[in-house]
Amino acid sequence: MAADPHAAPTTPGDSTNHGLRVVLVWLILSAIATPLVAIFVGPHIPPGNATVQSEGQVFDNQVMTAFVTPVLVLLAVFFAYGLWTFHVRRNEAVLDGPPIRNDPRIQLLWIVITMTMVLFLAGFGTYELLADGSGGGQGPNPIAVPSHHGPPFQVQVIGQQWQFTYRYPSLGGLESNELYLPENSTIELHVTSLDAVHSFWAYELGVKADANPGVDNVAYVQTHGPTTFHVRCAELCGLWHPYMFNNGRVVDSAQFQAWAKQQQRIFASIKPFMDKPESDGGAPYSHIYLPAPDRRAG
Ligand SMILES: [Cu+2]
Repeated sequence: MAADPHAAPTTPGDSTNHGLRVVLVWLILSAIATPLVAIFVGPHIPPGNATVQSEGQVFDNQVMTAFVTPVLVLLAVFFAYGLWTFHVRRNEAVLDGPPIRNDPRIQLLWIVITMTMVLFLAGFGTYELLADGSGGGQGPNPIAVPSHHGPPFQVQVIGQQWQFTYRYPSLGGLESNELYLPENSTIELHVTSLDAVHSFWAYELGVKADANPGVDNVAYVQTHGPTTFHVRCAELCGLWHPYMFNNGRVVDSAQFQAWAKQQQRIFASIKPFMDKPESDGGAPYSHIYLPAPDRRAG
């Protein structure tokens, strides 16, 4: 009689259904672990709840972590069960089971399960990417525009070796090295670079967008209440790349106006210089911002 290729590698006469045991333990542990992970671990996964986009990312991380929990539990149960049941005792011969080859049931199960999981994640990820822009850079013509009331507040983010400058078209082209944003607003970030490829990463805001020279990379973020956040360059851009960071703040409307006034006073001394053509002693970089972000207003 031909040996059953699915027989467990145990002594002859052992009728224990190891597969069924593993599946039962797996189902029970998964049913316990998955909701625990979703409820207690998921909400604490970065980047936090500072914006609509970061909240969306926390939710995505929550779903994906819950989704992989049964997979992880299966590996752990399989491994633990194998170690516990099939370990070789002292003075015992090492018995190995027959190899499993060309089993159509296993092949089909493997293909169906993995394909379903991957397709689900692809669909879920695509849907989530289109929801509110998801905080990623979408190039000059974004397709995932968040729903908002009225025109968004525009800020141009200009990367250069090795700092970020923030330009506010609605404040007379005010430039600052501090990123201040008004609370409860839809912000339209236009990310670009003057030299190398940088990446604007405002971690707590859930925003990350490449800063490429000559490219207007648009990213959206919808702020909630006042908070502070960090900005880092997330693309190796030269010698001082690790020092290319600063802090930003989301503030209430009154604080934002006060900050804008103060910055405009500082900016006033530089502005005439920036408005001048380069041939006339103007700042050379003022001519290569691409394109003027206020063109998209409205
Ligand atoms: Cu950089």
